[in-house]
Amino acid sequence: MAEESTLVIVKPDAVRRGLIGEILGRLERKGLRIEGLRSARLAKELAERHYEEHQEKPFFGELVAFITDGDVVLAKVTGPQAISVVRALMGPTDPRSAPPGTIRGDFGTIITANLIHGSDSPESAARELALFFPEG
Ligand code: 3AN
Repeated sequence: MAEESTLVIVKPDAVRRGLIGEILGRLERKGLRIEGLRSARLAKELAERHYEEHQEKPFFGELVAFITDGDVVLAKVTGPQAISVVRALMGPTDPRSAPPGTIRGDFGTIITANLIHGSDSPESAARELALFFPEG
């Protein structure tokens, strides 16, 4: 099974609500490894680069304002098919339609405040890990 690494961001809503351990614990209990971990307050410019694919979307301003509004936890998460495994644990983007048992389904109700980011493809993972863990 292919080993992959992916970028996870525990978003400011989850940090504020004391859900860092719950969220990272779910990834670890699944069998994924946390290979890099740090807390940060994202600068606006870095957040804009991270979300550059959404630049033209109507919610871009709100998204950047939200992710820079408090501390986040950045994690490099590794394991067999880590990208799709993390996406499955996260659940769909809108927490209202995310099934129970997923992170968003269990803890969220608001699309912007959806607790966790996980890279959506190998290309995104490589780009995002280079942005937040440039040391490798
Ligand atoms: P995901 O995080 O599930 O990969 P994306 O990449 O489509 O979702 O969207 C990135 C982030 O933008 C989401 N995590 C969410 O916070 C926000 N977002 C997506 N769609 C909307 C929307 N329609 N309204 C407000 N925010 C949105």
